[in-house]
Amino acid sequence: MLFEKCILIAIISLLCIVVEAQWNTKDFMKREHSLVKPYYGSGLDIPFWQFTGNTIVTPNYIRLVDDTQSRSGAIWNTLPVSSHNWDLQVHFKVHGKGKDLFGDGFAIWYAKNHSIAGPVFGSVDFFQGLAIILDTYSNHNGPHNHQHPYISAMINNGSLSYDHDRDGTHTQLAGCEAKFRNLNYDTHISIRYEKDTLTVSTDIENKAAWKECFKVQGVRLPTGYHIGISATTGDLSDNHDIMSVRLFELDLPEENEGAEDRSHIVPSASYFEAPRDHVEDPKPSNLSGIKIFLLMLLGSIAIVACIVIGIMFYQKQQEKSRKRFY
Ligand SMILES: *[C@@H]1O[C@H](CO)[C@@H](O)[C@H](O)[C@H]1NC(C)=O
Ligand SMILES: *[C@@H]1O[C@H](CO)[C@@H](O)[C@H](O)[C@H]1NC(C)=O
Ligand SMILES: [Ca+2]
Repeated sequence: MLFEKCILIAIISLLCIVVEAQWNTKDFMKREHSLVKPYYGSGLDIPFWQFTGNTIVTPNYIRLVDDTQSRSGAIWNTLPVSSHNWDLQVHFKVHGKGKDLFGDGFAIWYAKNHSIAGPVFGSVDFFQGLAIILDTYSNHNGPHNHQHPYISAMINNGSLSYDHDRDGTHTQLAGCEAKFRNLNYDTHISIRYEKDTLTVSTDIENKAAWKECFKVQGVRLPTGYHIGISATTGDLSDNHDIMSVRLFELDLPEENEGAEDRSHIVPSASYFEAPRDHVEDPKPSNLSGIKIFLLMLLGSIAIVACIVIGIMFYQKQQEKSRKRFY
């Protein structure tokens, strides 16, 4: 039937757009700061990565903690990052038996010290650097101003403590709700630090496109810190799995000439963004203008045709039913 064909065309046009809206992989991936399958090359060590606590490595994922109470685990990149600007992309999966009760979540770090266990999602408190916290359990007893799971950012120069009782809300730069748990498709997060702007985006809706969670300007981070990911379970539990970690260097060679030496600055954030609605902001795709135009044209034609045929179909039906009545 024509009507169904129309819908098919519209769906195919949409699929074309979705498939083309992939990540920008032109940026340079730093192999020594990344962790991708197969995790073990040859030998028993993974170069530049350290595993602590209850972390286990399987051929397909790295499980920081399993769905058991009172676990703690972490992975740390032992080589300090020298790039000023970077994009850290993590493919993760948080899942477990719990329907309503589960926890606690995990944290992605860019920190001075590495491989030290502690109370902040398996890593040390009073840290120096950046923490992106993917908190699945709400410890907050009072009325909530957001739902969990919740993603937030914290910058610390070693003087601040992460307060679990308030889910870190009084030290966070920004945050957003993100339903990333128990999904049967891939879930990703991107932490982009470029020109003192921190942008956190997620790909958790099976769209293969980034959606902005928050963006904060005026964030100053030194070079030479370490990437890490840690997780804990307490009374509540979940499996916290990492499939891959990819660090893309965003530095342009010409910009690095005479750039500020960032190796000794203290982490700081000058600007706290006002709360606002988080609207869909898909990552720019690699589609050329003409291709977008053609796809949109095709899509519009399909939609218009569908509407016209739908109306004709509806009118025919109306006529039929009228005939039946009179
Ligand atoms: C970081 O490491 C240094 C040297 O090992 C140590 O003195 C310091 O206490 C550590 N800081 C934290 C927050 O653990
Ligand atoms: C560290 O951060 C605290 C709180 O944001 C601030 O009061 C303090 O001045 C900072 N210290 C340094 C050395 O930047
Ligand atoms: Ca919490």
